[in-house]
Amino acid sequence: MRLLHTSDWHIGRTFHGVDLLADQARSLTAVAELVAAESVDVVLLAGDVYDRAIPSADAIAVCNRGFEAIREAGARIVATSGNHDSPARLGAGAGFAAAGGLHLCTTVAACDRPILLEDEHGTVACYGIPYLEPEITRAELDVPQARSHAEVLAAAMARIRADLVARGTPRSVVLAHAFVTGGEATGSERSIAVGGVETVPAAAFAGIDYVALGHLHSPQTLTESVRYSGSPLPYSFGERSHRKAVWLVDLDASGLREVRGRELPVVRGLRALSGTLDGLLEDPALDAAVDDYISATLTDHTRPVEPLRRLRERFPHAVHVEWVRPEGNPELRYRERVHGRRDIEIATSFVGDVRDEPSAGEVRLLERALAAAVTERDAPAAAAPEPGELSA
Ligand SMILES: [Mn+2]
Repeated sequence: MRLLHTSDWHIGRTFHGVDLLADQARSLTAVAELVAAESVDVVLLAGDVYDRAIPSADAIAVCNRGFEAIREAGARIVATSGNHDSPARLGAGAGFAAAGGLHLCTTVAACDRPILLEDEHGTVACYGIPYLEPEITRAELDVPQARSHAEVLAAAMARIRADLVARGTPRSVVLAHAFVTGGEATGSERSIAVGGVETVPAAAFAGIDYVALGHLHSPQTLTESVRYSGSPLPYSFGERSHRKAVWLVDLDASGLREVRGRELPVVRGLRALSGTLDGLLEDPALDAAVDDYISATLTDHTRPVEPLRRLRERFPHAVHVEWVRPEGNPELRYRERVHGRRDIEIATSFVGDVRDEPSAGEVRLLERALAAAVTERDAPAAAAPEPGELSA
């Protein structure tokens, strides 16, 4: 039996305000093509299907087209809810969907009821554990004292082991959405820390043939059989050096036989650029970057006007720009910078810092405004009420 492990689709996520649905649709098409090319039997989707509890109609359409493409490519799907999903909404219609090969595991009470997958060697029991928020799930899991992710996940795994023993099924797969000790976050995951305890030991899954993890966004191997697939697309500039991937997992009669990584196509590259605005707009070496998402750090002496609009004339997918004054000293605290300086010096340097050097006319205007403020401060407060009048 061949499984494909993916997670953290985050359908509907935006990237610095830019809609990613078209990119996400392309990455799901790539997953479906891989399913067909590799004759995958079952796709495991370990949570964070959507980016939010109430996804947009367009996000739902993209996700359903992805599910359908995978189904048409020949695989069933086992999906769980992650910390971004609404279990109830994602799981709506799960009974009917299961009849068509889409198994939506979103209820805690059913975490020990496996989807039974058959191959020539017999049955594989596949358990989908939805994301377990300790506060919300400890009563249902009958561990009212539990405060940590490790405790509620251990309770779910105890139920799964009891079911495996009762069933006498030798081969098993578990999907879970958790932060397992030793995993590395990329920065685009939402924290699930409760009271500082969010990690779960990999040993919690001992004895399971393959554990498909979700939550962390880069592919990683914790043990041969406990892995994160990561997200199919990068969701932060910190992930620009990552190559997104899925795991192809082969099970034989005795359990796990082989796991192979398969890279997913780069739908649109990510690039962090640094330089003056004119430099970035003219540098011929950046021709290769014009289709990428761009985060630019501008080093111009004065703050450029409308830098993002101008960058987009060459880089239509520029999404983030910041200006770092090259000679600025970020170590210097503001109080020290203004100490001993006249009001007009502080005001003109402030305008220079946030925009550009003020013109002579603007300096005169600032001088008049400061002079007027001083006059107002020193004049008798004719219009202000006397202290005694306030109670009237
Ligand atoms: Mn996620």
